[in-house]
Amino acid sequence: MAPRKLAAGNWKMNGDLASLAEIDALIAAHPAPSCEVLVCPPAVLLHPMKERAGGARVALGGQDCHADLAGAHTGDISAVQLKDAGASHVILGHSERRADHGETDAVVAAKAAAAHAAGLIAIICVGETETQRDADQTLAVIASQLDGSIPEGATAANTVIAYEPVWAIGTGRTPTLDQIAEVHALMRERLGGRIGDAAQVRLLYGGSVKPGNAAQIFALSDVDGALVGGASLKAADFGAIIAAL
Ligand code: G2H
Repeated sequence: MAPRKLAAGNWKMNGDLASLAEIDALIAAHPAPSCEVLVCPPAVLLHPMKERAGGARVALGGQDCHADLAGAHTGDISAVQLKDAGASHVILGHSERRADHGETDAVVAAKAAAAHAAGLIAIICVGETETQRDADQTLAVIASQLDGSIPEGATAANTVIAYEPVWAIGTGRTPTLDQIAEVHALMRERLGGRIGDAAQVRLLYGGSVKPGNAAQIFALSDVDGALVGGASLKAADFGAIIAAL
C-alpha cells in the first residue's frame, strides 16, 4: 500500500507569534485533510504553535538540529529539545543549510542519526544545482547525496526524503514533470539498497510548489507529497496545496 501523502510546510526564517493565526485558519478550512499535514516553523514558534488549538492538530517539525543530543554548542538546538517543544519531525540538509552553513552529507547523516535517537522523523533534503543539471550530473549528484546523508538505521517510519532542486527553490521555476519523475524513480531505486521498506519511504518534491502546480506534481508516481516554502506561509495557499493532495 502506498504511504499516506504528506504536505510539509517549511516556514524558513519567517513568521512570528501573530503568524500562528495562519495555522488556526488552515485547520478551520481543512478540518479533516486526506493527507498528513506538517508545519516546520522557526524553533521559537514550536511550543506556542503546539499550545494553540490549530497547532495541536497539525504535526510540527524543526528546520535543523545538532548532531549531539546536548552539550556546549552555543546557538544550536538539539533533536531532544525539538521533541520537547512539540516537534515530531525535523528537516535536515536543506540546501540553504548546506550552502549557508557548509553542511556536508556526513554532517546531515550525523544529524539524522541524532534525530532518530531522539524519536524524530528526519526529512532529509537532496537536490542538484543548476550547474550540475546543465552538466547532466543530476542523477549522480542525487545518488551520492542519498548515499552519504542517510544514516544507519533509517526506515520508512523514521525517514522522509525531499527532492529539492536548488535552482527551483523560491525562484518560481520548477523542473518538468518528467524531470521530477526521473529523479523520484532514481531515489526509490537507490533507497532499495539501503532501506528494507524502501517502497514505503515518503518521497517529497520541494521547490516553488504552489496551488497552481501542486496537483500535476502530486499525480506523479513516487511523489508522496511536498515540502513547501513560500506557499506554506499563508493558510489559503497551503490549504489549496493540501486539497490537491
Ligand atoms: C524549497 C521550498 C521549501 P519554496 O526550499 O523547502 O521552498 O517552496 O519557497 O521554493
